[in-house]
Amino acid sequence: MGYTAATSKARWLAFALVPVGMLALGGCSQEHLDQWGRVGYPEAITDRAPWMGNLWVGTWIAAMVVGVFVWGLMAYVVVKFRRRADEDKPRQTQYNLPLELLYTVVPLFIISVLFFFTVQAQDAVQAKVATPTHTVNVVASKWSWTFNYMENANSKVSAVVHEAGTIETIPDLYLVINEPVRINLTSADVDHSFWVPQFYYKLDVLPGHPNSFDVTPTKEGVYLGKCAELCGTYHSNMLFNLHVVSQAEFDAKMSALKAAGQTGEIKAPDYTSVVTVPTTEEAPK
Ligand SMILES: [Cu+2]
Repeated sequence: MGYTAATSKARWLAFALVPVGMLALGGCSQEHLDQWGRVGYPEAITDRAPWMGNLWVGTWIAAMVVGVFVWGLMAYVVVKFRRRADEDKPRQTQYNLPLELLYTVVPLFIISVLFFFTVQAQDAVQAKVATPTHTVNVVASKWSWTFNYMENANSKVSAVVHEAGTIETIPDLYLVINEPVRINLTSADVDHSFWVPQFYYKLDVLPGHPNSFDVTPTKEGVYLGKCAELCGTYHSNMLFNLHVVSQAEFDAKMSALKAAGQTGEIKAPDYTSVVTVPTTEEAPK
């Protein structure tokens, strides 16, 4: 079958309709449109997350500006300098010093701008508050989480209470809306990673190397938390439910843990005093 102008037009039309079709198949609910606006990210639920969200969307905008410019240049040269019937090959140009300087300087400029905004967002996300209202000491272990709520100063609870999950029972983590909390992370065995996708943030949980971060949840709801570091056979079971709740609901949950006898802190082993690095002489042959 011959290739006619009509089939060419039909192909271009089909090509142009692909994104429209994808949008239609995806459904155009408000939720979907919002997610497109966040370039795939879920809804942000903390005071820190917008820093990461803006960096993510801003990086995509910068990439698209560069992309559209480069695609435009490519299309221009493909059309303008295409081989014509009367010439063997187009004029070849090489070693153009100004041009080579330009395409060294421009990427350096782009990377410098991205670097500046990355450091700015990182500093804001990792900033510590002077006095967090709550402290939760989290212990990760193969393959679940233990949450210790350091609520001694909370007059409604006046105790440290804990909840420990198992592979079969996913534990709950309760945080109070609009109150800064410090999350201290320790591991009882191997490397894990604490992740709530709606935080736009995750942090490694390492044996012998305590990590911590501060955050203020800003939206009530129940969200799925995960371990984001492949930590063994049942890594995929290492989930928790994050509940962002009112102060009253939080106090009720803490009191329930206390009434159930789940008081005191469950700690990970102190690996800093256990782990020793073998010297060359001691290392097995
Ligand atoms: Cu894990």
